[in-house]
Amino acid sequence: MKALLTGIAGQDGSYLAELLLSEGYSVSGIIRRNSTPEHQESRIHHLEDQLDLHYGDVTDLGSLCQIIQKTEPDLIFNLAAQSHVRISFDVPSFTHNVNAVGAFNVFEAVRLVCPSVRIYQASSSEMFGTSIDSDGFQREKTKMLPSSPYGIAKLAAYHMARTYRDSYGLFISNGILFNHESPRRGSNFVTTKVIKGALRIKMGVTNFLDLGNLDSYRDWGHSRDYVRAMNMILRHSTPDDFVVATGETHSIRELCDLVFTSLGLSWEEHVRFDSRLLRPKEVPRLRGDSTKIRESIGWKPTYSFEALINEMINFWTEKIDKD
Ligand code: NAP
Ligand code: G4F
Repeated sequence: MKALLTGIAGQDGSYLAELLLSEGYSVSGIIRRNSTPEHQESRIHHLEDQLDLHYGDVTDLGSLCQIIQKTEPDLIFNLAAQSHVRISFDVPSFTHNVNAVGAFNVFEAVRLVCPSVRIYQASSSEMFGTSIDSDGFQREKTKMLPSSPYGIAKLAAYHMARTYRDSYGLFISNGILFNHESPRRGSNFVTTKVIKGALRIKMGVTNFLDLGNLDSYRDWGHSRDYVRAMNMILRHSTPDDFVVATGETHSIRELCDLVFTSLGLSWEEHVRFDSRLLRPKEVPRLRGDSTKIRESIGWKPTYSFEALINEMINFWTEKIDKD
């Protein structure tokens, strides 16, 4: 089996590439041109001689058609995105172009070049925005009311995936993934920011960590568990849409408490509120009901919230010691 990953150098792309290689897949990936390639490829450096990498861009339909023709994949995982919600308010058109039009291009390239390929589309719980069912959960049937340019672009791609599935019979599945983190999570997402900030305070480099909204809640899982779900979704007999989540939710305050307490610190003494870090509009509460994927495919998460955060703290402690 051959798999092609857009966004292979990102958090999920790197774990998914490891998983697919371990299962005997040939793995190809699309990377963008970058002026410092050693930084860009840091998450997949250890896999370099096992991967078949191609320069391309999801906003460039021609490059996608060429790469698909060359690599002849059985599966395509479309993970490429401008994935930062707050930054999507700074660059809304760019975000739409990559996250929505980029996905349309992937679907269209498959329709034109190799319509039997199975496609995974990286949809997001951010598509729910402010909408919550009366029991406090979001699930596949929950109304989608996105609150950011990122969420709107992801929702456009989600609907286009469903439309290509229904109109042309393509095998396209949406994974509606809730937040997932790991030691490879970018430093400007809140989990890594809090962990690295607390470690700098512990080392005496600084005394404060500035954060925005402390009152939002997120359903945080581990990227390793979630890329396993992506693979299972594409191996399922029929294309469909699935929520992938832990079902637990924690506030940013609880995250700070767990991280600072683990390091023997009190978060209230060190965390400062900075209104400049607030978003124009916030998604206040995310908590996913993943009953559908658990019952129909047999996926479930293996990491608890505490185990995830501990693994990230240990990773950054060792890295800072080494550096
Ligand atoms: P990530 O670490 O930001 O990785 C995104 C990857 O996409 C990066 O390798 C990036 O390359 C690449 N990319 C960006 N623009 C591109 C373009 N125009 N053409 C080709 N590649 C491009 O994100 P992630 O956490 O792995 O997430 C993977 C996917 O799942 C994303 O689509 C994200 O929106 C979605 N998602 C993530 C979560 C989560 O909590 N992590 C939850 C739901 C959905 P550069 O490194 O060159 O920028
Ligand atoms: O870590 P975050 O930036 O993740 P966010 O916005 O929930 O988005 C992530 O999850 C989505 C799935 O729901 C993905 F689709 C998306 O690609 C991305 O992976 O922020 C989490 C929460 C927010 O409520 C934010 O307002 O943390 C709050 N927060 C408070 N202070 C902060 C900060 N977030 C960041 N990034 N930086 C802060 O200083």
